[in-house]
Amino acid sequence: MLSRKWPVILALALTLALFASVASAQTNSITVQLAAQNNSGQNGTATLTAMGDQTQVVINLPAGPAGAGVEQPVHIHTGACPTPGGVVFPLANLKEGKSTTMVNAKLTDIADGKHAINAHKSAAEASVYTSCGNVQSIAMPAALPTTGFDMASLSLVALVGLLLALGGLALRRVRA
Ligand SMILES: [Cu+2]
Repeated sequence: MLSRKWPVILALALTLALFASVASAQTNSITVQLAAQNNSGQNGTATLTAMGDQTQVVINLPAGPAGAGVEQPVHIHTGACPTPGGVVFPLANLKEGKSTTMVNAKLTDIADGKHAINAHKSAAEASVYTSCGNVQSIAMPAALPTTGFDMASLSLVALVGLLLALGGLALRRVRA
């Protein structure tokens, strides 16, 4: 009776393992939508990719309103658009709307719902904002523990529970 159930148990275990690997891999990279400010026309994206303890930030915008030859300061700020707070991480100046920077912070520390990415018209006119986007939070749902007890562990617990239940069922049938 139990031998017939082993393929089912194996299939369940494989499904759970697959689910766990997908769940743990889903937040390696996020895309932040950047919206133009002050009629700059600079609508685009910032792509943030986790690189261990660092995060790569790639910004892709059209050239700024001061002209393609004018570099634009761009930063990760605290707060939210359209008027973010202080600068937390300066990024490489935009050149024709493009910038790539390795930031010394984990993606989870930047994508916590408390940061925004903001571009400025030029060094001389830094007070004019040209593009802004709020970095979305990638925090795990509060119901799920985030440290020391990942999805793989949860799957294992579920599998052990299933085996115990099936074992109990088989035992009862043998005794009946
Ligand atoms: Cu800024």
